[in-house]
Amino acid sequence: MRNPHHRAGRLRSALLAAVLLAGTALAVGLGVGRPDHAAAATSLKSLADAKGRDIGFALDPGRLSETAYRQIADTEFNLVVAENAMKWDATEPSPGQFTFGQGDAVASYAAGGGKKLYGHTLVWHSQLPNWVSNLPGPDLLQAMRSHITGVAGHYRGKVVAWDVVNEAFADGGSGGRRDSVFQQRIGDRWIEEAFRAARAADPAAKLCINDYSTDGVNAKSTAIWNLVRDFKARGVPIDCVGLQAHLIVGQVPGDLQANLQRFADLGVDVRITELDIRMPTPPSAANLAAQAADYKRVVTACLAVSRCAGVTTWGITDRYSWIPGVFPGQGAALIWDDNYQPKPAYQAVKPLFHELGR
Ligand code: G2I
Repeated sequence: MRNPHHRAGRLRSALLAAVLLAGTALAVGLGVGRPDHAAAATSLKSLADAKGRDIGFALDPGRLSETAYRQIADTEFNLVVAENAMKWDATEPSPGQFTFGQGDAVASYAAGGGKKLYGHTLVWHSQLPNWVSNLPGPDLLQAMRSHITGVAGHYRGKVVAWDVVNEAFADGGSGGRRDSVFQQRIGDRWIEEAFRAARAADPAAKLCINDYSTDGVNAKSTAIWNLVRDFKARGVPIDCVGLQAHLIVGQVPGDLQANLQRFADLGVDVRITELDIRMPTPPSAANLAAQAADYKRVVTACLAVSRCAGVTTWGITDRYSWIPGVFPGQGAALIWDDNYQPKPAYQAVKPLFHELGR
């Protein structure tokens, strides 16, 4: 015999479907003729603008020809960072030969859309051309200075802030420096040399140190905190600290806000620079819900700290991300899915810019 509750349930479902359908039809109807206006009025960008915070994304300029990518980029973000286009291998592939084609495409996209441009990155051990890696110490210091002068000088006045030095600290609990060519051949002073050169090249740009696995209070983030304190005490130019926040679902450090605040208390700005929150693929509904809660935690932590300039996600869509190549079987880390549909994380983040803030 059939359970009468099933029939009542079916009726309720049918009614719900009818209501949802009507609502969708209304929404589509309202959107016709002014979709950009309707989207822009409630975009992350408009909400973040109103709060004086940055909502950024890492741009691959090669994707701008894709309509959905372009539309989200245009509408949802007020800050742009080059995912790869301003790195050393892209900007100075041979000694003294600067190539700014891709970087300029990012800069002109930002300028054209009235978005801030964030510079990434002047000195990093990765994506470093071989000619640099092969230089002896004194030549390496000279090459580093001249690279900074060339690149930061080229974008002088266009970039709001630079990741001057990226990922200079070691993984694990040592609290020491990464054993990079810069560290090996120039010694500890390479970081301050880089910051001094960057200040000279673009005095108006904020100068940041950026790293990963530094989102909570731990040996690595404390090493950076000590460096910032030392720089401030000695008058070495430094203005900001970037926490990359390449996170794993369910593992947002509980002390993220306290960590942001302890850097802010040193007198520097902070920002979340490369946010993504990965999970096994294909994503489960439970993980997507957990990811939404995690994104909410990260954005809430930033908004609770008045010196947190904003949050940048490391891309737009799960369709394009560095993660599956580096962590096979992982991904789905961004807030639009493979088909450019906003995920639960997008819906979770959006109201925060409305409700919270300074
Ligand atoms: O690894 C994730 C990020 C960690 N923090 C610093 C960021 O700069 C870094 O970004 C990634 C880019 O998202 C990738 O797109 O940096 C990778 C390189 O370490 C980038 O990957 C490279 C590939 O390794 C190259 O094979 C490729 O030619 O992207 C290049 C350009 O598409």
